[in-house]
Amino acid sequence: MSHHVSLSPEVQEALAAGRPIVALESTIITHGMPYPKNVETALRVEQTVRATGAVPATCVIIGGKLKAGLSTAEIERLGRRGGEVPKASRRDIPWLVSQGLDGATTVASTMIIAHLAGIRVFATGGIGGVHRGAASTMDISADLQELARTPVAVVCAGAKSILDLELTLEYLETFGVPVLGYKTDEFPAFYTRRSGFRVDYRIDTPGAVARLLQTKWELGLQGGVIIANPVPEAYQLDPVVIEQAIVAALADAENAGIKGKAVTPFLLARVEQLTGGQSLAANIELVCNNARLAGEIAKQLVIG
Ligand code: PSU
Ligand code: MN
Repeated sequence: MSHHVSLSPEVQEALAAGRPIVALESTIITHGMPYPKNVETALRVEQTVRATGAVPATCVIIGGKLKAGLSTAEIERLGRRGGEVPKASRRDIPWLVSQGLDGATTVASTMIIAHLAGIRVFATGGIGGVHRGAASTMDISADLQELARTPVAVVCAGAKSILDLELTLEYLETFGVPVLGYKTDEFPAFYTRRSGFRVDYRIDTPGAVARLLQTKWELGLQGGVIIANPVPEAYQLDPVVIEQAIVAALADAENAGIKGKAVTPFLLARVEQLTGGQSLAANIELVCNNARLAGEIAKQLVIG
């Protein structure tokens, strides 16, 4: 393994023993939720993975090391620092590592660390995608290119409709990324179970997901797979309320001249403010729901 990668003893042992492991990202901790809810959630998500019998591996860059597996104290420190820690996607890794700096990993960079470590399943909240207005801004998350090239399965609740979900699905089709609906025919829109857009395939069991992953990788087809797992019914938000908040957040971003990698964190924080605690509660529950499914898939992948 690359000398730039550093695994916690627990993750190292799990890898050696062939036990199931679930990777988790850290931008959701630093940029996705306010302190202290971010730390509470990160720890609860790890607990949820453990309850399935899998080992959680939260990923981050600390002092230029690509880390998989954090202690409670490390998660607490990361959560307290929040947005001070730079958000790190694929293009940021060489800089941060060569300078010995810290970075919070996005979906793209978490997939990179997971792959370097030999972890094949990753749970998060929502993935990045093609932004609304991308036809002129060309703002397309590096998460999508990562899914096209790096063999890690990403369990998510779809994507927030701060993005253009239709174009996001088109892009994924072009780059050959299968989009599976877990017990759904529709691509979920993060806060809501439905988006109006269909997934490629519906799958109803973790075993069937694991067989598809195994098959894709046995065939040497590069890249990842999206397993879209809708937010639990009880925590779903009103689509009209969410759409209003998103439209307002997009206008605020435009007026404030927000650009580049600051766009997504700005929109996430603004939507959160505009919808109050309700959206935070949904966010927390859907991440835990994804962690549970990812644990089940990881177990099947080991057995299968
Ligand atoms: N979408 C969410 N929550 C998040 C993110 C996206 O609903 O926390 C974070 C993830 O880390 C994702 C990143 O990988 O934002 C995408 O950022 P960008 O659009 O700049 O690629
Ligand atoms: Mn972007």
